[in-house]
Amino acid sequence: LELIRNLRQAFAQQQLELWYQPQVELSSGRVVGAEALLRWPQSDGSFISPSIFIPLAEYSGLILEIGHWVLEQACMTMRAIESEVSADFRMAVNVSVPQFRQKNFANEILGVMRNHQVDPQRLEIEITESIVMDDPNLVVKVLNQLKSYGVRVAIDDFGVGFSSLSYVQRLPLDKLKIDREFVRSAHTTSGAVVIESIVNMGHRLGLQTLAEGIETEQQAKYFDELRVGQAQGYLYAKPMSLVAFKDFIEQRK
Ligand code: G
Ligand code: G
Ligand code: MN
Ligand code: NA
Repeated sequence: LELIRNLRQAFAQQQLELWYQPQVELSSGRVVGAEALLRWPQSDGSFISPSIFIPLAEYSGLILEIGHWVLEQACMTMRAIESEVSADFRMAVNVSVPQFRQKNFANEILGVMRNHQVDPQRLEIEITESIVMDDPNLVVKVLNQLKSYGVRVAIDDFGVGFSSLSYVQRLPLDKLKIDREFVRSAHTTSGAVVIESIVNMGHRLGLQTLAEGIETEQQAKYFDELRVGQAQGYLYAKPMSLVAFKDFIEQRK
């Protein structure tokens, strides 16, 4: 509870930061997007991980304000780099269950994008299984609404949950993000079987695929040969601050 109080204060004092991790096209190495990732810097230079404070933000309701702020920051960044990136470049933003439960979530997203004059085609939202499980009918409705505006939908951490297979065909998805736990097991026989099944399913459902947590050239080669379209991971770049990200984009131009 003390941590929640600290989080609320940090947010109010604008201490939260939005960092960016590039996403590349595996076949060419071209930068085709970035995932926006929250960071909570501490006075000693360390960071509290979002996997700790996001659940607190969700529990306390603060995630609604934080989520709105994230969208705004992501839009401002998109505007700032627009002239430096390719036409198909997208900014990926993670969203939480409580955000989806808001009656007007799709309109909120659209409103933010309109205010910042960012084309909805520039946005991708990353949803997780917890969002789908919460209220599948509502989720389908909201996703269809967002998609009609051109926003793309990626399913994050795919394959980790127990019910992934039951919803993947029901949801209007565009992209499947293969969780880095699977990527890590790619060198084992059973790991490869699971990965290749996921990739095959993605292809046959007409979804884009992205491998998360790519750290080695070998992994990149493996996924490229499987015709996985995109990758994200330390091999290309770690998540970085806005300033560093702008430099990165500038140099890659
Ligand atoms: O960056 P890192 O790997 O530490 O992120 C840990 C988790 O926190 C990831 O699962 C990521 O999806 C989540 N996360 C990061 N930023 C955000 C955000 O802005 N909103 C939500 N809902 N989750 C986020
Ligand atoms: O759950 P989600 O996929 O949104 O989380 C993304 C998180 O994964 C980021 O917080 C980022 O720090 C982390 N990450 C990104 N690339 C790599 C990688 O190559 N290796 C490892 N170990 N973690 C990564
Ligand atoms: Mn994510
Ligand atoms: Na993930």
